[in-house]
Amino acid sequence: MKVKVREKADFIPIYLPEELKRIPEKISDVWRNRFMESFERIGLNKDRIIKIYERMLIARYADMKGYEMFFKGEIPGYFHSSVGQEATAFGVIEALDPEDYIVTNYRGHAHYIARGGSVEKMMSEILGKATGCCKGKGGSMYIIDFSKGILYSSGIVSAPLPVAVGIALGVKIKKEQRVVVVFTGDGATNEGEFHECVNLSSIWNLPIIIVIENNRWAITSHVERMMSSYNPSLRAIGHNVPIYIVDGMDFFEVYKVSRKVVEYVRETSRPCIIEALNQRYHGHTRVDPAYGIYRSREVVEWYKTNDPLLKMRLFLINMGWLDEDEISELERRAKEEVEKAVEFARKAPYPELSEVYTDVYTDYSVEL
Ligand SMILES: Cc1ncc(C[n+]2csc(CCOP(=O)(O)OP(=O)(O)O)c2C)c(N)n1
Repeated sequence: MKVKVREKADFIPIYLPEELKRIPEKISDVWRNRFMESFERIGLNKDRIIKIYERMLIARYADMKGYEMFFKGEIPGYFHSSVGQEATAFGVIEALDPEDYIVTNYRGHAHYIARGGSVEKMMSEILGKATGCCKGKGGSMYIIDFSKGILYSSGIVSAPLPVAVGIALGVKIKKEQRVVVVFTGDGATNEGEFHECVNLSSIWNLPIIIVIENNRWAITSHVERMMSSYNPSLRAIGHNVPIYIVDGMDFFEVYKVSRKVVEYVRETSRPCIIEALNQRYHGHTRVDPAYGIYRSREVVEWYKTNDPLLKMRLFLINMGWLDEDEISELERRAKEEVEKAVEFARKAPYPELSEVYTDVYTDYSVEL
């Protein structure tokens, strides 16, 4: 059955990809200096921004490569692409301290790369190899790495929320200064757990940030067909939790808001919600194509005109920090790093059968 869904024009629908690729004139020195000053005020500088772009490229290529391998049948289990959603991952995670905790979900590849995760460990995990960040026992939906403060993920929609609330409660009981961030989807807010978690976070004053990645789709169901508000975060008003709705396709927007939110949550030990409006370019997983059944090709092409990497690329060129050739070199290097990681993962061994129960059950002898 074909379902016709109306896409809300919350971004200006300029369908001119070629036009967007055109390099506008570079900005003047006066404006460049003003930009620099404002970036420095929010803790960014030229080197850091270029580094972020390099990592965003790796996140994009690693995910595209994984998606391709998934369709060729090389990946056991599932693969949920985060292509299109990188600015949200990078904007939020850049605002955190290394000691802060992250709880991710089955669409967590970009979260891991944004946190400085190893591409080799990620590709190994996706292929179920012993060199993976979960020793090959999790797969693509479980890109967890304690060394990066990524403590949990789940293939169960909304399940990361109560775990994150538990972690935040632990942080509070231990009087730590950490902030806990949990990434969830728009569809996940339809689970009762969402309200329970927002309510408990509020009445217990927990240092938690719930990031709702509103990519409009829960598999094939559009947000408008599932809830009466287009912005699922508004459901938290009744729980007395502050809400920020941001353009999740723009790294700088997400980062600026996240910085404020992280500061607020750390200082007050109160929860906060960030709803990032972003787009999933690919299908949910293998069951659905990117377009053609529940959304049109035009809509998906329109999403791409707002591409977070394209915007970052134009920004770097406009600032006069990199030229087209230097950008192409960064792209080449990112692709090479991904290809090498995939080769590494392909050659790596599977976990030993004797490992089947290790890291599965808690060792209660740990100090509580
Ligand atoms: C409890 C539960 N119900 C249903 C599913 C099947 N399922 C997997 S992903 C998904 C959609 C979730 O959409 P959303 O929260 O918007 O996140 P997105 O996939 O868009 O990132 C559903 C229904 C599941 N995994 N777990």
